[in-house]
Amino acid sequence: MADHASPSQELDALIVGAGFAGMYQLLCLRDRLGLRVKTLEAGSGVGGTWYWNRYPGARCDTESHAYWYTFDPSLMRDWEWTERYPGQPEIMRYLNFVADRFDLKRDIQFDTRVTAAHYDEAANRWHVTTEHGETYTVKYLITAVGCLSTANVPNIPGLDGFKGDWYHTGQWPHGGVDFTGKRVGMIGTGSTGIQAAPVIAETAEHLTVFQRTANYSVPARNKPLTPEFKQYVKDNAEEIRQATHETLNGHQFKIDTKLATETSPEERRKIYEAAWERGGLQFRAVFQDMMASVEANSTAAEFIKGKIREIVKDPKTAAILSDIDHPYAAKRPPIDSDYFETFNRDNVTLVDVKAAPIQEITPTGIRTAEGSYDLDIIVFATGFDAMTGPMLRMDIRGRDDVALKDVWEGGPLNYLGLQVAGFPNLFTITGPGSPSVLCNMPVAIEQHAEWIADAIAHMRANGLERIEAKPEAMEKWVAEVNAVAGKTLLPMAKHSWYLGANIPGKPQVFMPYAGGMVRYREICEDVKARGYEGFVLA
Ligand code: N01
Repeated sequence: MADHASPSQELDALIVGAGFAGMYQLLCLRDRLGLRVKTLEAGSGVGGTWYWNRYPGARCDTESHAYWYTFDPSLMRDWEWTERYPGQPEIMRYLNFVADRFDLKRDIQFDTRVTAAHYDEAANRWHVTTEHGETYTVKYLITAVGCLSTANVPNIPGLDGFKGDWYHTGQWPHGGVDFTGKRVGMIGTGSTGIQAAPVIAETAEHLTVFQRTANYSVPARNKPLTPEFKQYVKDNAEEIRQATHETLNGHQFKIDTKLATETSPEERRKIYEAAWERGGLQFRAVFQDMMASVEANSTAAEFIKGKIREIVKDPKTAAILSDIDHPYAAKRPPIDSDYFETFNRDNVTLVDVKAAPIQEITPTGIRTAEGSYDLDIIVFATGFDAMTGPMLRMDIRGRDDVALKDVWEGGPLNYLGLQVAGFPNLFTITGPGSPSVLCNMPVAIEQHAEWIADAIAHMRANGLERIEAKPEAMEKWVAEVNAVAGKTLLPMAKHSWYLGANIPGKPQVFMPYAGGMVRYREICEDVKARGYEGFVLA
């Protein structure tokens, strides 16, 4: 047990993290339930993932009119997005606008990283410790720590001796990085690398992209929003909100009922061409069977590979970029602004580090099995210890001092993604076992924050002190999470962070719930209607 030295604050609830999730949870618990509640946030401002991910080109992949809070109609009327996909600075302005409007910052303590949370059974309280040694004693603990907030810097020999500068995209310097006149190496071609490369290439003397696994990408077709569209959003905010509650992934677009396998090649081509021109994540929504049938998926995959070969002029580079080993969208599908076009620039080189792996970082650059590359700056667009990482970097201990890291040794176990047996009154927002990263995040976040607030309200109304997932409910739920993933093509991407496969030694388990947001919401509502079935309330 940590030494819980005074001064210690006692509260009804403590929230960890002040991104989209932590901010809304604070509002729910403080303003609707009247709890004594505080949020602790490691960053110096609100924003969570968006606070840290300010790399060049950082932009949301969800269209702006579906990427916001929808709990208050007047909030939707009073905010106006400027682009089809909001950039990181605009999202930060939005989140600060919300925080100020609801006066949230007075109950958020910034620059405060939570290091430990230990449950005291006799008192039925959580003792929470911060890196500065402050302690909090609280009845309810809610983690709103995000899914992609633990940066993964791969353990490549030699990094310590690198004479240039290096950065991880998820811990980007707030003052920005000047690439002018610099030879830049970027490792990683996930959504982040695909967004960053075109922007870095604009100012760097030279950009070398180190690609291990080739990736699909579809044009975002980002653009400023017209006054007419902005008015449309204002006039139809409630309908748009409703649509995001009725679609599988919480987006505003529906998945078409047509089957790729029952559509002629000519018709399919036309549909894919139109989707390519429209741009965005809805490319994957043009056929119902795209994520369920290898045959259907391969029609989309081949179309995109063909586009890559059309766009990229150098045939060798095009071949490396289009040599993709997994079904389309089995990994989180990126969307881009001129990613493949970037490889036609004279100052951009692609290096295939699957064929010739990176061997070491030298004082002057990167050495692969085939050659050395002199660099002034290395950018790690190498992703995150996703979903479980943000939880496990805190020392969380439940009943009998059992550590969460031990319970999750073989992969995350929980019930509905909301609670772990043995960890009473601890709730997790959009962690593993919930749709989270497979859904438009604000939609998943609002559902979780409201469900948690309802559960706490129910307990207060009924004089209950403790809510805890039953072990058997947890086991059943984990089996369900695995079963629904198994009905999709998602587990076929073997290097995916959805599976934890990007972190050496991490158990490989499909972590998010792939049954869709609509189904998940129904299950959670049903559980609530049955008096919180699967939970022990005491
Ligand atoms: O991370 P990733 P990301 N040597 O894990 C490579 C969200 N997001 O930051 O595939 C060489 O997807 C790795 O290669 P491989 C979104 O959910 C959202 O790009 O493991 N390469 C891969 O290419 C996304 O999915 C938005 O072989 C190494 C890359 O690094 C998630 O964040 C924007 C390596 C990592 O890709 C994560 O995306 C951006 C090594 N040792 C991101 N280690 C918006 O919507 C790793 N790689 C705004």
